[in-house]
Amino acid sequence: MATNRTFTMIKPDAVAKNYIGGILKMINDAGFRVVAMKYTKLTVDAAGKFYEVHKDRPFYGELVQYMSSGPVVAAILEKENAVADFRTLIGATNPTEAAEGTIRKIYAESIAANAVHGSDSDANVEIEGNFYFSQLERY
Ligand code: 3AN
Repeated sequence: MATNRTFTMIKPDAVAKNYIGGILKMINDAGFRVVAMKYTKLTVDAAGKFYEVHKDRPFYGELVQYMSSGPVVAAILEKENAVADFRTLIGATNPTEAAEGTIRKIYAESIAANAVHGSDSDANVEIEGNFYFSQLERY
């Protein structure tokens, strides 16, 4: 069953390049409402835990280093069909394959530094949202 929330992070590459405003504008213009939001920096341990599902993939070490290299913006977003619609808005993992007009096509620099994260399932929205936010921090 599709739920109406997803979880996102604006990644260190996009934060460092001052793309927070541009990316949030695209998110709002696409009809997503912010339910929770946090500007923060992951430790290596926290990034390792967040991406634990990828621990057997060859890029895990690089991913953890990268995601703890600078601040991120974490947020929970609300919209009908949120997970699928947000994946469409951000585009393919590799920005060279991302469709025109998607966030990654416009703002991402590489497959590792790809500007934004978007949950890939309702189950992961729960896990990832709970990683950053208590129930009392959601409005
Ligand atoms: P997505 O974020 O589009 O769901 P996943 O779940 O395949 O993509 O990968 C999780 C994260 O791992 C990606 N957002 C990306 O930052 C990183 N990643 C994926 N593939 C590679 C790769 N070949 N090399 C380096 N980093 C990668």
